[in-house]
Amino acid sequence: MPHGRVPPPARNLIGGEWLPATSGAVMPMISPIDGQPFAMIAESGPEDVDAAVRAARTALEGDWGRLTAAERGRLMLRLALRIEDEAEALAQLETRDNGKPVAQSRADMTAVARYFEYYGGAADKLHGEVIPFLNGYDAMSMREPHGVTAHIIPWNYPVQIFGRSVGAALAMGNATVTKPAEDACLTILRIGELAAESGFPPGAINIVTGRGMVAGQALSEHPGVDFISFTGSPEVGQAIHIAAARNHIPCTLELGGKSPQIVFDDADLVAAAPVIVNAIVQNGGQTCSAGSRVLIQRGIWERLTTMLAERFATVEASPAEGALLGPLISARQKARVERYIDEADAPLIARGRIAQDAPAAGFYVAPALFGPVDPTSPIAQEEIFGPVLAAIPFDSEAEAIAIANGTEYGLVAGIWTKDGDRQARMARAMRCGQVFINSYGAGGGIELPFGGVRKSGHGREKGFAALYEFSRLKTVVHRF
Ligand code: TAP
Repeated sequence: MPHGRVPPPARNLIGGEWLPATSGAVMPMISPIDGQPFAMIAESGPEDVDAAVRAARTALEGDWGRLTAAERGRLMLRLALRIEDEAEALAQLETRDNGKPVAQSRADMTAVARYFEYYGGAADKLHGEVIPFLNGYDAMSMREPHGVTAHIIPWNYPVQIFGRSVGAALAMGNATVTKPAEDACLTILRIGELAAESGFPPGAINIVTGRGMVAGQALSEHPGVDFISFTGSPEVGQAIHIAAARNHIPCTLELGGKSPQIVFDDADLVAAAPVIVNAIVQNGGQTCSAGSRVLIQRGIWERLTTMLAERFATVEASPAEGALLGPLISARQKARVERYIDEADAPLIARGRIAQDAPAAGFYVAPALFGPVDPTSPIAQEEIFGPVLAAIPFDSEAEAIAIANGTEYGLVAGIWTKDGDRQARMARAMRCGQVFINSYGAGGGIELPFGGVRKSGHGREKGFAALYEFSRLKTVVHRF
């Protein structure tokens, strides 16, 4: 049985203290592995959110705000090392909380440590400029933090998204308030403890748990918040956008996708097939950048679908440590994915299995490959957020582009071809934020700007680009 240390029971991290919800309300955490409750979290209300926002403001005006950029960076590097030291226990806790196989939780811990290392190292590297101007004047631009930043985090990659979002915000000197998802938040709370042990001043990192409709909404609407970073569904993202507009503050929205992998008939299919299967099965397909559509040029349809089917048929949804596919996050998500599978209006090419030792009350779903799928059908258009792959045939490059760009989303695309000119044309033609050529999602992409267009959201997280999002320019003109 996974062990991982559970953080202080049913407490929020506010101003350096572990406090219960003001109302005293708590809610259970259900493990996706066996469907059983195993911990309690604070069910916070607007008053708790308000306390966290005030604590962040106090930190900005106090010890946290007084640190130099290099000092902030050093604290972040220390936190990265603490996460690395505790990576195994954190991974076990993540698996119990989120359900993902331990091997994938371990990769998440490596990534979150790397985010704090990357942004810790970057904290003192982004600065303003002196701008040629009128005689007798010095004009310069300087980078400032927004102030108090709100981070609303989903359950699919809790710590990775915490690292990329809170890490970049802290590097630029913001004080942060995080509202993790109610379905997976314990590992973020534990990292909050590690941050305190690493020497972060109280109030730089605040974490408030509870329901999205209550605590999340209160945070997004709070007039003391200066910037919102949101990752989650398009519907809630739209509400966040409206809340930000009401308070006249900027936000970044990362809202998922229906990302295509496009395979031309000259592609290396042996290299492509396992990557295509991993890209939809890993993390249960509950990944914003999941490759949930595979567009296959007609000449290789039989060959590639046969290769994919062989792989799909061997995938088992299982609680095993090294499993490719674990349980989904919740009973609700399992029901949603099963509905898409049951109602799919396309032939089923292959179905994986649920392992015999998977607890019956766990949230396991066998992966499914459908094809040929009509590009306008729901399983080719809607984000399922589960291990369901829609295979779509095409004839010409122009048709592939039209199908690939023919959803409301635009996050990531994968192009598989050996033709260099076609690679360049396709990369330009994709209406999305990130394109992989002859690979997909390599290495987690911590250093690579990431974000979408249209229903996939806007703004860029990850890489150096996030530092621009989490800071603003001020122009200073000095007459002498
Ligand atoms: P959301 O409801 O969008 O949840 C994302 C985050 O927003 C969670 O922390 C949630 O808190 C919070 N939240 C919910 N309602 C809110 C509100 N009115 N104001 C402020 N914050 C609010 O996503 P979900 O219900 O967990 O998943 C639904 C679908 O969204 C999935 O099936 C998938 O298609 C998509 N999704 C996309 C992503 C990415 S990475 N783009 C991630 C997760 C889900 P609670 O968890 O406490 O409600």
